[in-house]
Amino acid sequence: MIRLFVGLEMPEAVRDALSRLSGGLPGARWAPPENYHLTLRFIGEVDEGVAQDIDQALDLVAAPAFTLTLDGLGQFGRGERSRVLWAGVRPEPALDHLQAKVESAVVRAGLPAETRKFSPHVTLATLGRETSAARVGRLMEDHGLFQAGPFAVDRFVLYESVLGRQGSTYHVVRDYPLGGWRAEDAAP
Ligand code: 3AM
Repeated sequence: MIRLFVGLEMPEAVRDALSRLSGGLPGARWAPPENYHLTLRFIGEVDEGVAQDIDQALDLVAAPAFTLTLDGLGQFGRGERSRVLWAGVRPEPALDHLQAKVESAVVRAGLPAETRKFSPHVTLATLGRETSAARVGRLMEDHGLFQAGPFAVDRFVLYESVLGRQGSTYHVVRDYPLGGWRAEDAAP
């Protein structure tokens, strides 16, 4: 079995900008910069055969390249046990278009459809119970104008996520180009 998700990588300059936000929040587990990514579709544990079907379906995704800008900070799960601090993304129709194509590809490969709305973000930290909501609020205020990019997105990737005691590590198992000419794009 292999634990997979589909996402976008962050270029080095963006990783550097994001990593400068880390620190100063007791109880927060900050993502290491090499883990920064934008999830397009969480897949979960699948066997090798399904992984191959997913790879083949993703390989057929044809979508244009685009640029993204990270914009602002936010959090999921306010007041709950599992809270996540994230950097947001300036709305970009080409990103939504790509995410919809990835979703259809994954469903075509036999996975159940995702029911949750797509909320593009880059996870910065998971917050422990002991992390003070006031301090999180202050950090978000201090960096309310955070922006990184714009940067070019010319590929998306299939990640393997390996769960470990110190958190997950992610490996790119396949990458898929965006914006290239493909036979199926051609007019009949
Ligand atoms: O992109 P982020 O960091 O928000 O939390 C996991 C991470 O999200 C999420 O998939 C991304 C890559 O691991 N994830 C983990 N388990 C999940 C699940 N069962 C999940 N998303 C949905 N359902």
